[in-house]
Amino acid sequence: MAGQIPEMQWAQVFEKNNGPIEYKQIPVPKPGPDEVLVNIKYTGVCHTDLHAWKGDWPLAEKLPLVGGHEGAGVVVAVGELVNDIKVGDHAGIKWLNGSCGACDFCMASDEPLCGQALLSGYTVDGTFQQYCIGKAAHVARIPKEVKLDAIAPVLCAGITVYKALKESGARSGNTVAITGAGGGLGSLACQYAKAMGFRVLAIDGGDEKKDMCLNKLGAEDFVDFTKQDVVATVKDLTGGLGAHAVILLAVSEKPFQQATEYCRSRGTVVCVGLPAKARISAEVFPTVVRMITIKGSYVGNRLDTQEAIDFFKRGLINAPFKTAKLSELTKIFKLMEEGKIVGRYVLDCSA
Ligand code: 8ID
Ligand code: ZN
Ligand code: ZN
Repeated sequence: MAGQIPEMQWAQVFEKNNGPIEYKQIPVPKPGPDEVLVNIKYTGVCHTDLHAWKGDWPLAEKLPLVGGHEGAGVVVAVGELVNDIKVGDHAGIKWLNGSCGACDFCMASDEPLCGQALLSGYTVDGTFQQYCIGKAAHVARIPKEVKLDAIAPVLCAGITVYKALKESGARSGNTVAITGAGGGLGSLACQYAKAMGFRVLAIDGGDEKKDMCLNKLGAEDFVDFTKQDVVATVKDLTGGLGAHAVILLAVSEKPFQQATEYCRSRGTVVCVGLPAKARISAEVFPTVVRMITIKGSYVGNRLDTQEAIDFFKRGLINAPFKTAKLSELTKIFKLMEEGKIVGRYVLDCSA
């Protein structure tokens, strides 16, 4: 099998933030003793990849960089210490590429909080290439019956929203407002929320996103933030009380200033979207006397990963996605910047 691995491969590389993204041939990396090499068949494009290219977060990244962290493919080589995943297995490269395994957080399976975590497409090269390295302990195990194009978005968007929905503490029958419901994370959040037994109230803008949320993703209501008063409408739709949980996925600041106003008393606002330089704010008095919880949620651990994949394998998650070629990344970034992507784009990495 090793003989079939080429020396060179196609990749999308940028040298500096906001600089040109070059589609070019680079060497295929070699896995270290505790790593695997995955031949990426499909990779999702997450808004995080756009943040990485812009460099708009207060977190240092590797440069030059191959972005991408929703890569689904086939294991083609394993390091000498790897014995629980083998050549030919299907695997996913996700945002959390590796972690130290020894800090307090790693010991408690809270590895996203590890201070030495390796981040795919950010601090190590990611999935916008045909062959990508992942630490064997962290690559997602993908069952063979699952389609690699459709599972790709689950590897970041799916895991992240599934974790956020768990963090919200909502119970079956509760109303969950999903702000940014028409985007990549949002479309999967609607599906996971429905599968988890919640009533989905989707918030985003435009008729195409409205149609997808109501007719394809199982949302019961849609509030258009470009046309409607979000706070008043959510309250109207929830008997005046607000949503039991609000999952904030939008890449803009306003929802982070507004969400407590349409969250029910004793409800939880879960912050997931990461708009650059944005602040969360809420009036103290109502937050206190209505006992609102405001919290952050960041990707998921290895068990969250396998649970999110299991929902998918059972046929419960069917979010629409569009496919383009790896060579078309720049075009997809432009559409994403303009807010024009309905759901997720998945790139076909065959040259
Ligand atoms: O672990 C994490 N916390 C995590 C994991 C993965 C991604 C966080 N993220 C972050 C990304 O970095 C990004 O900041 O989540 C955010 C959303 O990522 P995405 O879903 O990949 O982005 P998108 O596909 O562009 O969707 C964003 C949606 O937000 C809507 C847009 O219309 C779009 O559909 N939106 C915006 I911008 N402003 C809105 C508003 N005021 C809004 N929806 C409702 N109200
Ligand atoms: Zn992501
Ligand atoms: Zn650690």
